[in-house]
Amino acid sequence: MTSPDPAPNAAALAELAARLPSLRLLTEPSDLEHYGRDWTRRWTPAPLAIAFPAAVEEVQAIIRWANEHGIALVPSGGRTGLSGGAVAAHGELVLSLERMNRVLGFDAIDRSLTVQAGITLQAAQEAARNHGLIYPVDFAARGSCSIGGNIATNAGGIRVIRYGNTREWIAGVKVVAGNGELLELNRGLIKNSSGYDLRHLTIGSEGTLGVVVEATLRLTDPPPPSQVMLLALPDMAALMQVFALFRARLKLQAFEFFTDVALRHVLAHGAQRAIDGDHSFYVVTEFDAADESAQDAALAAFEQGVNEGWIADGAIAQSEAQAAALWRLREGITESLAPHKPYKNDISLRIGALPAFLEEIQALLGREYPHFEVVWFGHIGDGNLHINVLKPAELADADFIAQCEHVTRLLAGVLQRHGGSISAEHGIGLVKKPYLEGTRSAAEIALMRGLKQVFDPRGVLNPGKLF
Ligand code: 2HG
Ligand code: ZN
Repeated sequence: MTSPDPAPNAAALAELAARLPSLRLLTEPSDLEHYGRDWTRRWTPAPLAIAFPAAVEEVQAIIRWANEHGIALVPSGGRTGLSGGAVAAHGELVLSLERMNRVLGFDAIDRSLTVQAGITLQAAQEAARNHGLIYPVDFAARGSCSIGGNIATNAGGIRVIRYGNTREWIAGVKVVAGNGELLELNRGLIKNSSGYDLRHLTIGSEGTLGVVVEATLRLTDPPPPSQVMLLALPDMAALMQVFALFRARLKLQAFEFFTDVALRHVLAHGAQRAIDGDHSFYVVTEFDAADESAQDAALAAFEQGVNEGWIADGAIAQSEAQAAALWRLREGITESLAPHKPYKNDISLRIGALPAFLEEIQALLGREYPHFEVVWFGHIGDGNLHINVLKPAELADADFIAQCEHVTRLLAGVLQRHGGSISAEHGIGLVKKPYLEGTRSAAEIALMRGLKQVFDPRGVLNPGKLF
């Protein structure tokens, strides 16, 4: 795609600047580094430049320019991704949506919010709240990630158990396809049985089919008042039992787990301990607790868990500050692990398939990673586990990654047998590319490639990602 010889690309860039005189372009080395990478740190950023379009027409013009000059583009939001989907390491032009970050409209009757793609998740959530409604997709990177990036990866997060993934909340999306054409997909309709739903094709396509420029988000009523509880559990089997118990008895808004290893890191990073003693597993759960009967139901579920031997201890937040402190134990994990250059797995299974899978995988990881620290956490109620493997300080990056990739191949095989996915919510990007065949059939991948060809005939959009 992009010529390895920088000279013609520099000339092409000058031509772009002349064609779009108001387009903001950055080429300083520090900017190239900053915008050329995401939260993965495996690749050395090396983009040609960063373009900051301010309008849809500029995005279209950049894509047409890329087609003319054969220049690869990397669509870019908050770059909080963990799969390398927004990495630009081969002279690509980074197309940052950062300046396109406005709320375009609110519709009280449709209960929808139309935003530009570069708006942060948090700003979209706040805009919804200002109208007495919520946009319920949520996760720790809310302050930096963008709605466009959320759509590109069909982001999940900590409320999926209640509200589903990003896909459920996108009533319409405007996308610029690989030939520069603007597509207005679904236009906010609830019912639209008029052929292929191209909106859903672009959601989760990781910037390979089109650049998301605008989205119409569905909003909903705020949930009733809730309570947040921290539970300490003896083992993984208890985790599944407590999940079944709590889901049957309470209206869950979230049910997240982590291990003692995760707790150690997050405490070392400044979070506050809420339960004394050593326990193997922890759960942060939030559930509707509007009245006394709902609160009594929660206590009854807790007591049953204790009596069954599934719950060793617990703490319930008595204030918003305490609820935030309990949530920090879960939400602070990724940041607390970052200094250890973790190798990340983001896998999913049907919940019913989890117990058998977990037994097999615990044995496999124990055998294959005898000397590495392995941190388990995630969205157990969605069948989504994050398994982070921490790099020992003395081991070279490349050796560490090679060892982890060997284990990921084994893991992908086990996942395939149990019908799971190698990427639950982070996308395939660059990191999980070698394992796509374990999760998607050859026929599916052939169709995906065909679609890529149709949407982006010259292959300018995020080439090398996903496939
Ligand atoms: C989370 O659930 C994110 O906190 C990040 O998906 C997971 O760091 C990870 O592996
Ligand atoms: Zn997650």
